[in-house]
Order: sequence, then structure tokens, then C-alpha cells
Amino acid sequence: AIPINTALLHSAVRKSSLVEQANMRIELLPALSDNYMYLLIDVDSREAAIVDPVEPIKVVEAVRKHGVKLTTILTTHHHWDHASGNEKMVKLMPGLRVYGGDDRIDAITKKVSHSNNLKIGSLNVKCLYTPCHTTGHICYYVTKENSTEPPAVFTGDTLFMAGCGKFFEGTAEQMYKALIEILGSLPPETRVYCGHEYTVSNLKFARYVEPDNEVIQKKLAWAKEKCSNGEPTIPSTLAEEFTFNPFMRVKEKSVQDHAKQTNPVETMRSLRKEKDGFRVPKE
Ligand SMILES: N[C@@H](CCC(=O)N[C@@H](CS)C(=O)NCC(=O)O)C(=O)O
Ligand SMILES: [Zn+2]
Repeated sequence: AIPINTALLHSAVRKSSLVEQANMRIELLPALSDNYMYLLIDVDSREAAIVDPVEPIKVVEAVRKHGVKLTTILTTHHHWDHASGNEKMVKLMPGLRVYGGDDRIDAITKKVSHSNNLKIGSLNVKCLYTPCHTTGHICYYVTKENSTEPPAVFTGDTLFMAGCGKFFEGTAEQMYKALIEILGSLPPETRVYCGHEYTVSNLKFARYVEPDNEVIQKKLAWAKEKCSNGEPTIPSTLAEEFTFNPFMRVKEKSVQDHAKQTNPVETMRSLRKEKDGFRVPKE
């Protein structure tokens, strides 16, 4: 949780960015100090959805700028830095459908569960139930039929670029299932849009876990450069995550050796515990 006053200061200097893929357009909208909201647009129908609209005014501006019809809120989980904008969003744009996997989500109109499908224009959205950070966490996997472009997945606070969410309401078994079995079996080219800009601090932990992994060193230098320009490091791809994210690499010997474990789930448990107490170095 981030205090409101510093939050507003930070997001004023963080730039938005637009990614076009598969007749879907995704605008990254920085919010609070390090959150992301994502405007997902179906180019064919000009229908749009917003993921975790914690700053509704910014969403309204983006919707106007693109000239699209916002029909849907996709909520990843009930925490205030993701869901507390829902009520105001619905007041500003009456009639919005509000999806989520938890009764604690403000203004929810439709509770979803694993493998539920919904449509944003011609885009298919599949709900992936990934409890652990919270018991009702949902990731949203977006595809477009007959498209050669990669799909997208909105991972909230389950999978971060180079990291994962804290296990507030779940276990290492659940995070293993979420990261390795559910998200990890999506197509490797799938673009990953996560809930926070934590990439630099996550990669510093990754470097501590695997000091000899050169991919981590390179990605960290790249991410620092991006952040110093106020630019997002998002999206990554699932294929990339398997090369530098320690929580996605719990089957790798180097990561297991660091954790002094031989079992992937125990490695997951040990890494999370270690990261909870990790002091991120300045450099
Ligand atoms: N370590 C976070 C502190 C804030 C925090 O605890 N964030 C939650 C999500 S709202 C989390 O799950 N963080 C993952 C982590 O610290 O590894 C940061 O880099 O600012
Ligand atoms: Zn969060």
C-alpha cells in the first residue's frame, strides 16, 4: 500500500505507452506510484476494457483520446491499489460490466472463475484463477482468432516482470501452480502485462539469486535505463520470464542450489520468504 500524496507525485512523471498487437491495442496507463492500469482495445469493433482502473479520471481521458466505447472493467484482485477505482469508474460511465473473482471487489457485477470466457468486441478473454496473493486473484488471457500476432495476459499481482506477488492469502503450492502450470503453459510469445512497475528491484533480487546469469545483468541495465527515462519496462513475454524470473525458474539447478532445495515447490517457498526480507541494494 502506497500513501496517496507521494503516489500522485510519482505518476505525474511516469509515461504511458501504446502497444499494438493482433488487432488489439493496449495502452499502459501508469497509476499511483508504481501501479499500471491497462486500456485494452478491440480495433475492429472499437470496444474497450480497462484492467484495474484505480485512477478513473485518467481512464476517461484515455477512452476519449482513442474514441472507443468502454464496456468492461477487468479486476485482477480486491486490493485497494487495484479495485478502489471501480465505484467511481461506474459512476463516470454507467452500465459498465465489472468482472472479478472475489466478493470483496467493489462494484462487481459478475463473479468469474477458472476458464470462464468473455468477449471484448471480437477479442476473447479467458479468466485464469490464480489464488495466492489473494484467494480470489484472476489473470486475464486475451486472444484474437486467426491472428498471427501474440496473445496478451494481464497478471495483476500474481506474476510480475522478474518477480511474483507476496503470498498474502496463499501457499507456495498455489504460486507454483499459478506461475508454472497455468501461466507457464500459455504460448511462450504471450506478452505479459503485470500490475506494478517493480522490474528493477525484482531483477536485483534475481541477480542475488543467480549472480552468474548474464541475461539478468543485461535486463537490469536495460530496465534501469528505461526507468530513468520514465518509460515502462512492460510488457515482457513468458519466454523471457523463464530466462530471468527466479520464481519462474524454480526447476533450474542454479536457483534450487541458491535456495538449498531440490524440489521446485520448496524452492518457491524459500525464494518468497527470502525476498520478503530482502533489502534491495542501491546499485
Ligand atoms: N517490494 C514492493 C513493496 C510493496 C508490496 O509489497 N507490493 C505487493 C503488491 S501491492 C507485492 O506483492 N510485492 C511483491 C514483492 O515485493 O516481491 C516494492 O518493490 O515496492
Ligand atoms: Zn498491488
